[in-house]
Amino acid sequence: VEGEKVNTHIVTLTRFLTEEQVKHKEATGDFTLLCHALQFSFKSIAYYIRRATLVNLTGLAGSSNTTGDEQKKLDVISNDLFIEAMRSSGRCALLVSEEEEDIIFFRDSENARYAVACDPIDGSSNLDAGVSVGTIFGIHKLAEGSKGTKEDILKPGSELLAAGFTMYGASAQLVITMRGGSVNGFTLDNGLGEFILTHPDMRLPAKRSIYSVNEGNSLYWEDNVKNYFNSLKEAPEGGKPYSARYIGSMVADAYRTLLYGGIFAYPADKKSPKGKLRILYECAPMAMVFENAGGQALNSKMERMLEVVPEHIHDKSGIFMGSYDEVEKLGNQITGGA
Ligand code: AHM
Ligand code: MG
Repeated sequence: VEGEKVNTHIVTLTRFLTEEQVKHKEATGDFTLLCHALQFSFKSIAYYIRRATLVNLTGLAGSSNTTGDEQKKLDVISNDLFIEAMRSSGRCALLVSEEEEDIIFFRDSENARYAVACDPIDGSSNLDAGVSVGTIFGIHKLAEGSKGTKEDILKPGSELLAAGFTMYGASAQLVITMRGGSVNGFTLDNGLGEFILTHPDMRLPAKRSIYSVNEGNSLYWEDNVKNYFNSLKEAPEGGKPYSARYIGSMVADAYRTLLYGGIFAYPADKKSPKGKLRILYECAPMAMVFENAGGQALNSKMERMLEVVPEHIHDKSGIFMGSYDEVEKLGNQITGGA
């Protein structure tokens, strides 16, 4: 482009995945292929969301999902796109989706070694208003010799091989992390049709005075949770109280928290004693991202979120996640230590 400085040193997600694969001598390339299928589903979901109002895709599809929420057309489309991407990759043995009551087994994918959990469109109550939504995913490896059973996915987040999310905002932002690795953020360049590495090695600030929670639920909160959030609104000597930021789209609230720091919470409460957010495809993948970025994630019992083992695929949990020091402070306050 004339007069414009063009950056030719671009790391695309494709290149990044290839370079990661080379680092692992034992790698067969299967995981990379699975990631390419994921990448394609994110691109197509991003594309349909962008066109949604244009082609009148918004509105109800006339069916409801397993947890009783109203399902929008885009939920259905995104779910179908995701399932088809996983099936056609040939690398996914089974899939848990928020929109599907049961596990989907891809028995034709004979040599598939991965189990995937996903929420194809999280935060869908925001869709019609054009507010950011996202796709959350977690990838487990099948047990040695397994052809794919529910035990291959009913595992704690600490065993996840990789996890992340894509936020469909002003641009699509993909955040991915592998076990024991760092967190990397990519931005979809619509012109190139490629995710570009824009946020290498993301680290959350250790603290920040921002809290993100649906305060409308405070009537149902346990007293210690109420006290904690109330304490954030008191200004320390010479300081300022915390700011509140709540989008109501976990991916968007999580993405902001990753960049700016602070704490995001959806506590279990008297109305929803098990919490609202689902362990396999909401809490655990996010907890992995937050821990690998230097933060923390706990459930409502102040246990490490990544160690929670779900009994059923759609099990829920309370969650508190964010900057290391903020979660530390919360833990101390809730357990009465400080
Ligand atoms: P969904 O998967 O049905 O979209 O629900 C999950 C969403 C999260 O994105 C968000 O954090 C939360 O629900 C918001 O819930 P609420 O409207 O109760 O504050
Ligand atoms: Mg959802």
